[in-house]
Amino acid sequence: MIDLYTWTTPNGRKVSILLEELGLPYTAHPIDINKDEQFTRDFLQISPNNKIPAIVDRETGISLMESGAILIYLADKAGQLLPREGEPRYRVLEWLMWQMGGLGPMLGQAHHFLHFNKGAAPYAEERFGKEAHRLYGVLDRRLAEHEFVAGAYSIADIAIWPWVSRFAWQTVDLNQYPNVKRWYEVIAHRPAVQSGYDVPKKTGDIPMP
Ligand SMILES: N[C@@H](CCC(=O)N[C@@H](CS)C(=O)NCC(=O)O)C(=O)O
Repeated sequence: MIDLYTWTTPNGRKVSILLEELGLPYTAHPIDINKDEQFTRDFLQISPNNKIPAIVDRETGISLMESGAILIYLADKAGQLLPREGEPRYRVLEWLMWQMGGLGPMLGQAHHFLHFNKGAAPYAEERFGKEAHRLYGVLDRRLAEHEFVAGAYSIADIAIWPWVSRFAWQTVDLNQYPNVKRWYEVIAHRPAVQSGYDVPKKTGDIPMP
């Protein structure tokens, strides 16, 4: 049994989608980041950086923060969606790191300046808007030659997809990126993605282009 501490955000949804894909039993504990619940003393014990998501695996006693580390841990535990060795494993990790170090942080800033605080900082809007489009271009070129980012469907796709689901906040038109659009729609129709998207609560339907 896994305890998942999460909220209705891209980083949180990565983990609930993976747990649904793997069919691992879990309990979702909502941490409402709009009410600063991530700063409570109890949550700090599990997530020293005060951010969701975090997990506790009651079977092993291991607790983990950082969604990338959590995805690797759970995929290895189940022996699915992350090849065990060789180039296929490193290809998945390569694109997972691309999401963790590039796509997530840049799109997070795009949400901040283009969606929540439009007009407050024109330079930041231009910088993160441009960077969002550059990254969508990278993803589109990759998906022109591969069905999924690292070949077969993997934790790399699961890490990237919830960020792309906020394309409207990023002022990105998915019709400009036809390979991303094709990939996005295929993943959006997976039953595990639809269930995981609604954890810890339903906020609305999955946005479709
Ligand atoms: N690198 C971290 C980022 C986690 C993160 O930024 N979580 C956000 C929600 S998506 C959060 O908890 N924000 C609350 C805050 O910044 O106080 C990960 O991938 O797990």
